[in-house]
Amino acid sequence: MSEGGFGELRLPAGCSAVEGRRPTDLDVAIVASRFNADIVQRLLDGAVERLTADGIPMDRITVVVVPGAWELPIACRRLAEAGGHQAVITLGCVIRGETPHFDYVCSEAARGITQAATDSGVPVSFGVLTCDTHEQALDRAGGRHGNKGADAAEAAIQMAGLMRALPRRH
Ligand code: INI
Repeated sequence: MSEGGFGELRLPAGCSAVEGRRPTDLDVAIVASRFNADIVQRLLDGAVERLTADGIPMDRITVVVVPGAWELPIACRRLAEAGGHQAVITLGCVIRGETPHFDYVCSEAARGITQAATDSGVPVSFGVLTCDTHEQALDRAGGRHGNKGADAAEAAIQMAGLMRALPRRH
């Protein structure tokens, strides 16, 4: 069992389990914000690297750029509702300043991204860093705490596979 991050679960004997495959025939959209672009670039590189390492071809990856994390929900909702992608990955970086602005941007981005996924039924993964300092963000964008863009890509692959395997309402 790994410590922290995504690991494997030992399932109780006798239960039925639904596990998706890892599909490579996926059209994936990445919505990335320009604010704190040095950090988001690293998240984007990590996400694309993870997708292509998993066999998803570059020509099935669409990158959509928005100004800041605040704008992530509207763009990812449009993409999720349009139906051309089986997974959407959101990438951004919000760094705490001296005012409550940080709290509004983080909470509305998180709320809107969750809502886009649950309303559309298309998995939308959350690769938005919410950090106190630039250094904390660097640590999570390919530094000592991994790359949260790659993690968001990993979650998107797993969830796209799972959504194919889960029962649908008739
Ligand atoms: N957007 C971010 O993505 N990260 C931030 O740290 C940030 N800060 O600190 O202000 C930020 N603000 C911009 C916001 O997302 C919107 O783009 C802006 O308010 C216009 O709607």
